[in-house]
Amino acid sequence: MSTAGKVIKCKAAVVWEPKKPISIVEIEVAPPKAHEVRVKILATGICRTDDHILSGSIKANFPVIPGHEATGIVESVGEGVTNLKPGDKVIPLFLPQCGECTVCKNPEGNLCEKNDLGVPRGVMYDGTSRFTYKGKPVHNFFSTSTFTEYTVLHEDCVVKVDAAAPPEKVCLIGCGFSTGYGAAIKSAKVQPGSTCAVFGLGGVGLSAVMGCKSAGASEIIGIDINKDKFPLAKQLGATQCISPLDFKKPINEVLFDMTNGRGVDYSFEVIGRTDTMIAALASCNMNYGISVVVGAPPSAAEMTFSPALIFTGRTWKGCVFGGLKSKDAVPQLVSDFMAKKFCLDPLITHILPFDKINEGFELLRKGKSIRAILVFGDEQHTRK
Ligand code: CND
Ligand code: ZN
Ligand code: ZN
Repeated sequence: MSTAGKVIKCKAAVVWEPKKPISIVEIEVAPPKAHEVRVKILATGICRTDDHILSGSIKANFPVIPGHEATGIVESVGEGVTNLKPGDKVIPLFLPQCGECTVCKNPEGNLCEKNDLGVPRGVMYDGTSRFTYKGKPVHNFFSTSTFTEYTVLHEDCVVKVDAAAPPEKVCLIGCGFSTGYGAAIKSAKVQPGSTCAVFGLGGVGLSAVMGCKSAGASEIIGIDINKDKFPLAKQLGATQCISPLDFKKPINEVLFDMTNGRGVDYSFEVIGRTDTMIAALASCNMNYGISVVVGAPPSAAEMTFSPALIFTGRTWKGCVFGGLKSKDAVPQLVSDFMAKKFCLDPLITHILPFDKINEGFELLRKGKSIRAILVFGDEQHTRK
């Protein structure tokens, strides 16, 4: 029996307030309005940004359904949707690409003006949410909300991908992989033969390592306080891995020593801390070095740094979603994955049924997982 046009009752992970565990409850998901699509989620990864919402370090409107890295199938479409139909395999886009705004029209821009990042409203474009719990509205998150069996997305925030793509793998292209890989190849534009330093070797940082490698960097130094991350970083392309805890001097000085006093050509902060953002900046060459902030800063953070660090010529920039235009990049990256141009398996350390979402967050917090992927229903039988 078709569910199109009807309210769907399903399981979702709701956060009622910061610092409280997620609870799985039955919510109501309204049908898509004009230019929206309702999507059945098949697999969704747990990214540190979701944990920032749970911890309260990034602002959100509560109650909220987090999750922004997923693969799904279109269940029904609203009026005026012409490029998607029920049954299409899709990836939600936490960074929209409307194609109309000044940023979308700028060849170098990717932060579509329709985004709901920064100070999120947690609602659809029309100012309302499609989610309710016992009749009361529940907010959405980053235009996506994927920790639910069904979600509703504006057509700017979803894109069709290869129907044969394995959902529990390509969901990573919805955030972690593209963010790190894009930071290296698109935002920093890493050049062959260069030296790179990646601060933070989680799912996003390791993807930056992969990007540096594919761009032909000759030296890639991985930095993390958790040495358990080193073997995988080396497998994915890091030539050396170091822990700041093993040195008395600041890590930027250690990196200068390791690069004949020149500093690295490119550095990436993939943790989300202000001290490591400054350390990463100070680690790159004082003149032509490029340092990219990828880690999401806490909403309330401010920082103080010596202007001499940039006066000499360093470039300091940040990027959301690796600087990639989401709707253009995601289907292409899925095709590249299907053509075996890169591998996602090493990033997936756990596949868990959706009900074990709190366990998935614990694994991330304890530094035991790279990516834990939550799967619904039949997808539970899909294993690496
Ligand atoms: P994850 O927590 O898996 O990785 C962070 C890594 O940093 C871990 O391996 C930690 O051990 C390590 N670490 C923590 N503190 C330090 C320290 N002081 N020095 C060195 N290493 C340290 O997180 P993730 O890979 O999922 O995400 C990384 C960041 O990227 C996080 O802030 C997340 O919110 C952000 C992000 C940004 C974007 C974007 O579009 N810019 C998209 N998704 C995630
Ligand atoms: Zn993310
Ligand atoms: Zn736009």
